[in-house]
Amino acid sequence: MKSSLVILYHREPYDEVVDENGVVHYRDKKSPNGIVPTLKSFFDNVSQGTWIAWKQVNAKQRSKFQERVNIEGSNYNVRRIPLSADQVKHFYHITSKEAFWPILHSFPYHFTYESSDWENFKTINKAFAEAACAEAADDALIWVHDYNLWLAPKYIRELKPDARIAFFHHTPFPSVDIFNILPWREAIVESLLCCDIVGFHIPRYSENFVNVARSLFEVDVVKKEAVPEHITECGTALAEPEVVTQLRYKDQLVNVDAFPVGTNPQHILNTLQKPETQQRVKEIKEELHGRTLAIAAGRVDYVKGNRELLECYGRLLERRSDLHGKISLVMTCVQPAAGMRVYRTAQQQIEHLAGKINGRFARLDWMPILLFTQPVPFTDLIAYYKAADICWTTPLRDGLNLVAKEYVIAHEGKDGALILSEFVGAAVEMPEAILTNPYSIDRMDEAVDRALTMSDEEKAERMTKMYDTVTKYDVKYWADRLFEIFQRIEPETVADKEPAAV
Ligand code: GDG
Repeated sequence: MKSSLVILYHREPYDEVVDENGVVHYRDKKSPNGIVPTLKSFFDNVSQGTWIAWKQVNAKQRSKFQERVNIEGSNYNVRRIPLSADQVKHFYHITSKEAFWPILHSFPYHFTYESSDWENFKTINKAFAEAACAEAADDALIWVHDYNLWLAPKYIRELKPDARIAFFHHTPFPSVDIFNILPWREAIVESLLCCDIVGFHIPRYSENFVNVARSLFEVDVVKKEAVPEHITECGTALAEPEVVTQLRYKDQLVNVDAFPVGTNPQHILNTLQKPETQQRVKEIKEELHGRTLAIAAGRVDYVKGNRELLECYGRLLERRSDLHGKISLVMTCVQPAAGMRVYRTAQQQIEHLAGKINGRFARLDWMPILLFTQPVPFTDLIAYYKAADICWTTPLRDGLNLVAKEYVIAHEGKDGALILSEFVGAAVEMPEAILTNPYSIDRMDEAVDRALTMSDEEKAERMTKMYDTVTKYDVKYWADRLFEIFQRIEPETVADKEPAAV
C-alpha cells in the first residue's frame, strides 16, 4: 500500500533491539521528548505513512541491507537510505556543517567552500527523493525536514508532479546578503520554490527567505498578512510587523508559513512529578547549600554562544566577590558527533574557559562551574531546570531554542528567571524573558545582574505569562495547525506538469 504521508528526516524514529536469538526488532522510540515524536504523531491522521532517514553502513552490511523496516505495532514503515561513512562525512559533517550551517546562522567567516562536496549532496538528496516517490501515493503529502534535504523538493516535483510537498526549516534562515554567499543558492531556492508550503519558526526567517527568492528569481508576492498573535511585531532584534504568506513562481503557488515549534509540556510536567525527579531536585538543592543555581543547557557549537556566556560568568565573579561561594553554574555542553572538525575548537574553548574560571575561583567547598560534556539523563535535566533560579540561554543564533521553553514549563509559571538571547527564534514568543544581546559585554552583564536582583513578584509575573504562551502554543498546537494547512492544499494548485522520465 502506498503512503499518503511521507516524512523525510535525517534521524531514524525507532530503536533497534536485538532479542536473545539475535533477531533485530524495530520498535517505536518511546521517549515523547523532542521533535521526532511530534512528527510521528502526524501518522495518526493517515492510514499508511513512511519515514525516510539515512543509515550509515559499511560494504559488508550493504550487501544484505534491509531498506524497508516495519515498525512493530505502528502504521508506518521506515525506508532507509544506506550511506557509506565517507558519504556521511561529506554530506553531513562537511558540506552541511562547514558550508550551510555557518551561513544559516550568519557566520559567513566560518563558511568553507573548498571542502564541500556538492555532487555528493545532490546524489543523497536525489536518493531521498526517489525513495519518497517510490513510497508515496500520487497525491501524497511529502514533508521534507531541514537544510540537509534542500534539494529533495525539486527532485520530488520532477518525479511526482501532483504530490503536495511541504518543507520545514529548523534552523534560522539568514538575510539575503548572507544567504547569497552560497554558490549553490539558485539550485537551493529553486528547489524550495517547488514546494506547496515552506515553513520556518518565525516571521523574520520567512521574510528573509522571501527576500532571497525575490533577489534571485521573478517571484510574485500573492499575499501578505499580520504575524501570528503571540509573535512580537517590533522592538527586538528578530521582530517583524507582517509577513508574506504566499508567493507564485512560474506555475507553483508557494505558501510561506512561519510558526514556532512547541514543546510537550505534559511530558515535562509528568517527568517533574515522578518520585525520582522530585528526589533529584531535593538532592540538588541539598548539595547547593542555599547557593543560587544557574543552568545553561545545549550542544557544543559556536552558534550557541557558550564562550560569551562563560566569559560573562567569569566577569561576574571577578566584579562580585560577594557571590563567591554563593552561586553555581551547571552547563551541559554535549559533544557533537565525532569527526566534526568545525566543533573541535569550540569544545576546547569551553573546556579551557570553564577550567580557567574554576581554577581562578574554586575553593574546597565550592566549584563555580559544573560542566557536563556528555548528555545528562532527561530526568536529571528536568531536575536541574526545576532547581535552577536562573536559566541562561544566550546563543549568538538559534532557530528557536527549546531549552528556554522547557525551563519555563519546569517552573510552572511560578518562579525562576530566564535570560534569553534576542537572536533565538523563541525571543519573539517570550518578550517577558530578560532579553539580551550576547554580542555585547555590557548587555550581557546587565542581564545577569537583572536576573540576580529581580523581585520574586516580577519573576512570577513574567514566568506566568511565558508559561501561558508555551503551554498554549505547544507542540500539539503546532502539529494541529500544520495539519489543517496541509489539508487545505489541494493537489490542483499544482498546474499541469508532465512527470519527468525516471
Ligand atoms: C535545532 C535548532 C531548534 C540539552 N542538553 C541535554 C539535553 N538537551 C536537550 C534539550 C533540548 C534540546 O537538547 C536542544 O534543543 P534546542 O532547540 O535548544 O537546540 P538544537 O538541538 O540545536 O535544535 C534549534 C530545534 O532544532 C527545533 O526545531 O529549536 O534552534 O538548532 O530539548 O532538552 N537533553 C538531555 N541531556 C542533556 O544534557 N537529555
